[in-house]
Amino acid sequence: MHSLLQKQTTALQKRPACKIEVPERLTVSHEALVKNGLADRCVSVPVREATDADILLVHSEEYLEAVKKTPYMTLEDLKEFTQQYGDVYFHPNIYHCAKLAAGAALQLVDNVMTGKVRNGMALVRPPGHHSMRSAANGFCVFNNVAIAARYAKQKYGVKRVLIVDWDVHHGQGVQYCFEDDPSVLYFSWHRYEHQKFWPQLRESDYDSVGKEKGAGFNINVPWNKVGMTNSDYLSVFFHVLLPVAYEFCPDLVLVCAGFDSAIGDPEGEMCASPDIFAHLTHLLMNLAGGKLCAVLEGGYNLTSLPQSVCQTVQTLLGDPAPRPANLDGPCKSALESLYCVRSAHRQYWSCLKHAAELPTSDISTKRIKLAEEEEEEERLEEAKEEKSVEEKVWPEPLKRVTPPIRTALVLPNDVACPDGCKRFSSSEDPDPLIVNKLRENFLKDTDDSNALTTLSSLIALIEKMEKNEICNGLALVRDVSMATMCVVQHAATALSNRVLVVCVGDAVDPSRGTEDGKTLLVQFSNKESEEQKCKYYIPVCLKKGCSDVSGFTQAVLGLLLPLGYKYDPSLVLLVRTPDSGLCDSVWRQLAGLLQGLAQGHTLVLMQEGEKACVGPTASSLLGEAAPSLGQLHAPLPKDVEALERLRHGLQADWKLLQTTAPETGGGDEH
Ligand code: Q7Y
Ligand code: ZN
Repeated sequence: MHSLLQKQTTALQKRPACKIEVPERLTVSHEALVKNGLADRCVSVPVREATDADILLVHSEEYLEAVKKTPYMTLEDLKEFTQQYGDVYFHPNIYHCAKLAAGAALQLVDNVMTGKVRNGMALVRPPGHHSMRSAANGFCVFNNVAIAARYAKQKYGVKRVLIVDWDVHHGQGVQYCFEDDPSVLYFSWHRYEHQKFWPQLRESDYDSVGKEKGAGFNINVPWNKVGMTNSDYLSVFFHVLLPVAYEFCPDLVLVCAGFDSAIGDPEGEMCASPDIFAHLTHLLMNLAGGKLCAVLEGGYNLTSLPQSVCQTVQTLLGDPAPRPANLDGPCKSALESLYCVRSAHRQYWSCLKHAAELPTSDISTKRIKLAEEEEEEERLEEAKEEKSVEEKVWPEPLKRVTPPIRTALVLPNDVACPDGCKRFSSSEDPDPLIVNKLRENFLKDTDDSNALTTLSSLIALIEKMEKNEICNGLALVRDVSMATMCVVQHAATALSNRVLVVCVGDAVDPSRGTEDGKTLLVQFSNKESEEQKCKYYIPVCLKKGCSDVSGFTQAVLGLLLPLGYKYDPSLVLLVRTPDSGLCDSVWRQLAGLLQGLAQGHTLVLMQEGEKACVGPTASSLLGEAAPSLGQLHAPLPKDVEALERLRHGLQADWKLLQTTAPETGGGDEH
């Protein structure tokens, strides 16, 4: 179902050699995929050379003709040719490799757009995102991803393309290509250090938002410090990229998948762990109906690169992501960037309308001020710097073991079990202690033996999830409220681990919640509820309940996900009441997104009558992409206000909710 492209690892260059953009990058990545049993699970798509017509979608004829001559040049001529560009190395074979790299990206687009594969990754070199219409740059010859975007638009009539550039460098070539084009949304984060880091461009800063019709469709997140962590990356996803991406509603997602943003990379000097790429990938996989093509860009540490590639590919294959660990919250510098980006874009995106405004006069002065501070610090840190060159070490990501059963269903006998799922009922007699407790607490005034069977099945199911024998599950129950209470109570008393309870509609009486943090209850409804003091009960009140798609989506991306990631549960309980008003596609998005948590251990509870929803919900649990929500309109101002208030009130307790760096404190230094 998935594709993997790889070829052209022919040993290249002796000189004028690039020391880091080396053929081994591909061989070690591929070997790691084989070693982890991932290569076998992928479909290998043959590469082809990009044609002149393909390349001319982005590059000028003069440039193409010039590059075409390089295989016949003497080394002397090559050297001279190279020198007109910045930081790029031409070898007699690079024109061929570059054609294969771009062609591989196009083959991937073809296979994804025609539905032959769901998604995929192209392992290619040279990278592409720095190359411009008429110039090679930063190891890049042809702009693989930019060509792929134009190609998809032209050949498949794709209306909107999202390009996510998580490489640690700014893909200025991609920015220039689509600057005035509202049909291609380009997002890039990059090491910037107030313009001191390569390629040192003024236009890599957050205030380059696109031009003319394309204003708002170029999003730059400058990192002004090195050492950014998982928390910093996720915060930007939650509070900038995802809300905007959902509002934009792409038909295709392309990823400039550079892994020089991972720990250990000599160029990036960031501290994000390889498994963060599982989450970044997962969070994008429910956009565009799952049509996602990742194309390798940078990544020069031959240990963290293959680890990161494996995390990405394994996620594309549908395996649940590992638990996100150590999410302390974003650092001060990241919050500064976040704040600036959000305010620069608030006029273009309704999801950011409420972002704090940065007085326009402040923007440039702030930059200068920060740059000066930075210089001061740098002087102080100069001595330390030599030490920081020492090799980073980090634990190898654990092998991701996928349970033999993906989705188990507890269903009344008259409801059919969808393909790919397994009907579940507890085979053993339930533990009498548990039964008694259930009787006592929940079944006092019923003698419903069906209810008892269902509840004990639920508990058995949770236990199998805890043991990682089953990944996730779905149950139709007579009384969703009672079943929820039952699971929550069982979790709080019998499980040692944390449970995130997400209620869509009022299913749960908050007084049953815990204050010790064993459960975190987030409840969406339209009922104004008294301010809740407890850190672990969070009522989210939306005016139209869950029926306003924009408001609800914003609440999920900007509130629920950051809470969930920070909380790091071992189980997610997702509950929906019959009157929730939530439409099917949003529900499926929610179920899909929440699987990034708890290693994908989600238990969904729905009321017996909702038989029609079993199929769609199960498909989300099986890892199929949810359908797109359509371009989102502005949420109700009242809801936006309420969400903002909630976020502000909670951000001291839940650091991933932060979007601004208060003048003093807030956000930790690295
Ligand atoms: C490009 C890259 C693409 C001073 C040193 C500058 C430039 C490195 C370019 C990196 N001339 N080094 O990694 S993803
Ligand atoms: Zn890079």
